[in-house]
Amino acid sequence: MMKVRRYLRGSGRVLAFVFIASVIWLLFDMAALRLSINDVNSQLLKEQVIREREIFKQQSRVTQLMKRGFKHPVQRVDLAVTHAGKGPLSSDNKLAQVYRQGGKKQDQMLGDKKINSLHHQGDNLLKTDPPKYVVSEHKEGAAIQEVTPKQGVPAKKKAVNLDQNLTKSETSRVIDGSNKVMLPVVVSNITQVPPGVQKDKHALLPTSKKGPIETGDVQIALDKTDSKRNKKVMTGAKVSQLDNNSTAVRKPGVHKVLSLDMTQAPRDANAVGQFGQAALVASNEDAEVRKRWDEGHFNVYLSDQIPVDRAIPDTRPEMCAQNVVHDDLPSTSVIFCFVDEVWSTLLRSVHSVLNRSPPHLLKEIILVDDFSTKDNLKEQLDAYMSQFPKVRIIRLKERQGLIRARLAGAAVAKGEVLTFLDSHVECNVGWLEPLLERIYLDRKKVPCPVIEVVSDKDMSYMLVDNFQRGIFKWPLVFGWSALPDEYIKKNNMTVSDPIRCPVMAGGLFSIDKKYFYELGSYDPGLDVWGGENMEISFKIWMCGGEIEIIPCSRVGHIFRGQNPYKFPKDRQKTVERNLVRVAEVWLDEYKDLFYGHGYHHLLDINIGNLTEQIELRKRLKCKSFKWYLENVYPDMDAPLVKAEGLVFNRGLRKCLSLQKGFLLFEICDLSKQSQHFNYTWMRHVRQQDLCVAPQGKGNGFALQLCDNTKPELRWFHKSSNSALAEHLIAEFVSHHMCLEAGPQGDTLRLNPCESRNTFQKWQFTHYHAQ
Ligand code: UD2
Ligand code: MN
Repeated sequence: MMKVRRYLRGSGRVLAFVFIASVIWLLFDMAALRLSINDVNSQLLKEQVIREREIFKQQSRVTQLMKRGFKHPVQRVDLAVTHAGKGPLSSDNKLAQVYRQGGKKQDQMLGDKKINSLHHQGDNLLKTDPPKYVVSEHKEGAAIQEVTPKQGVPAKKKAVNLDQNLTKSETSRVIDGSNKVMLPVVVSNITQVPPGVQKDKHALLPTSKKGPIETGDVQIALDKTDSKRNKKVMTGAKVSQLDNNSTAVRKPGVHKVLSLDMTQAPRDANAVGQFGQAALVASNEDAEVRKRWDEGHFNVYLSDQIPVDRAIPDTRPEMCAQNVVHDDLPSTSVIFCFVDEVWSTLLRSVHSVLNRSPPHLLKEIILVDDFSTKDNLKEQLDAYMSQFPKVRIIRLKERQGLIRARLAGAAVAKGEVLTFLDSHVECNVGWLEPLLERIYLDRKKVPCPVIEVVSDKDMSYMLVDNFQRGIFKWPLVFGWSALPDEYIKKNNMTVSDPIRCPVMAGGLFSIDKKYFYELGSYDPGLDVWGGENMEISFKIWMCGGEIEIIPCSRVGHIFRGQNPYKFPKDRQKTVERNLVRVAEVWLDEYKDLFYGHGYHHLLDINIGNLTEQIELRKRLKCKSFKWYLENVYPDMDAPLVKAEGLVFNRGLRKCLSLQKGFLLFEICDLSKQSQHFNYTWMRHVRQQDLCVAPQGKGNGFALQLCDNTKPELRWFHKSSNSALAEHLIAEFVSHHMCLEAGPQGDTLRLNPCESRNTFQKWQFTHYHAQ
């Protein structure tokens, strides 16, 4: 018995010893882990004291409210309202007034928006006469949201967001002035400013500070691109969760993304627009708001009262703050080009970069002044920026336009990566590293942040819907479009996965500097503004690169209804010319679709010399536009002809045939090539090189060699739902003349159009576009 007791006592001691030893070992292990984490971080952050903040984020698990078309809803992040000025103001309708007035009348503004929303690059391009356009559908409304008050922030009020409920027209039509024939023009749903909706979602404001970066669920960004990638179209690279979190942190060479934000504890928590809140202007200041609106085409008066280093809510999807990135990311030069930018927004742009970028990754900020005329952008700006050693200012001696201004900035940049930003943005927490990480993984990736919306009226910071990508519609109109649900499911995408993007918006992206030059940078022949985003997008994809939107990187941008600066030449002509350069160099046979969507008049304008650009494309062995459409943007509808097949005459019940240079009628027979014609985007009725042409004199017709620049070869057909839809109407003749078959089938001539005359009605076998 004693033996047993002694034995138990003895082994109890051993057990206690083993237990204590393992506790000590565990403690050491945890301490070591903690140290190694701190090591990584302190190493990286020695340039400054980190103030890490943890913001309760509202997640962007957004249901897609607007499933149709290219809607890109914005949501107000936080609807608290602060006052600018001292006038009596608190009610919602005062805010409504701000929205309404904002320097112009509401109707006028909505009108502007309508126009603007139709075209990003080419907005206003269709505004001329002819062609004219009419927006066929337009809704507007107001949405109201309640916000729960939070500690430490001004009391919340209801905010009315009048502008965010604009939905855009589904289709618009052009009426050709001369012939009054309706031509469809694709302008559908394309938006520059993502049209928005109010959601019952609020991003909460920061309530507490947190210490150094914590371990927790750590994710590592893995590029899941594999051998299948080339077959898989538009697949977002995936971010996967590691099984063992601590291993991920310990893994040498990576660290959790730095959520640096010097504005975490703002100087004045109650300042106007602080935390990205909507700000109000007192009613007695409306006149001032209006007066100053045109300085920037947004609420300049209000912007000037908001701190240049205001805090904004961290709108990243939750998992973003847990991602890890490599320690040795490349450094970047941030390039802001500006012409007559508003002082406060320019400063806010610069401060947002300085305050929210890891200093060791920010090589410099280059401000390229594109020959501004405002006084305060000269010595005053020099003096202000002299306090920031990283900021350099370059002054162009004459107005170059944003494309050549960016090139001037790039030419002097010292960073390994170029990051271009518009000069009225606010970079959000953690915006930079996720961009640089993508380039680190593959230097041919061109990452873009999610572009969020800083309201042009109340300057509030609004987040946009998830899973949006940049696309274009004919005639090269930029727009946003949501990834289809099936695609998201099929690829198991989460809200933080990179989104492969057929076209970038243009203003905000990072690119490896060497790669930028390998690609031939921008076409320097592009003038002032517009089209360069199409050019660089096609170039990147077709010459071996990729464009991605990175949901963990977010930057707010003020979308303006109009350009606030002057164009040296006509704005519309400038953009049109740029687009034609892009179409001629990159679109191959698909350029017909560009011209065919309302731009026939651009076929013979002077666009300057393209030899270098064409040579460059050859030298880089870039792929075809067909490849781009099939592999990058397969959901784009791009039929090379509008209609094809047999050309059946309803009255005669026979088909047109071309034999030995003569046109005649035959019994329809699909197997006969002589009966196959195309109705092209150039509006030609065409078989190989020969076009059926109305003859200048008399009422005959002729076969002529096709020539895109000759309007006299064009026919309107199916261009409207009018009674003449099935007719072939000679385009160049001033009064309506239609192609008519003789009742015996032996003649073909032009006669005045008669809606009921079946001998004037023609039907192609297949119609690909209306
Ligand atoms: C969008 C892009 C913009 C550009 C443009 C098409 C975004 C957020 N913005 O229009 O970057 O791609 O489409 O070309 O994607 N600027 C000059 N010189 C000029 C004209 C403009 O320096 O002659 C500056 C201007 O001050 C601004 C930037 O270029 O910082 C872009 O101009 P914008 O803001 O008027 O263009 P935006 O946002 O309407
Ligand atoms: Mn802009």
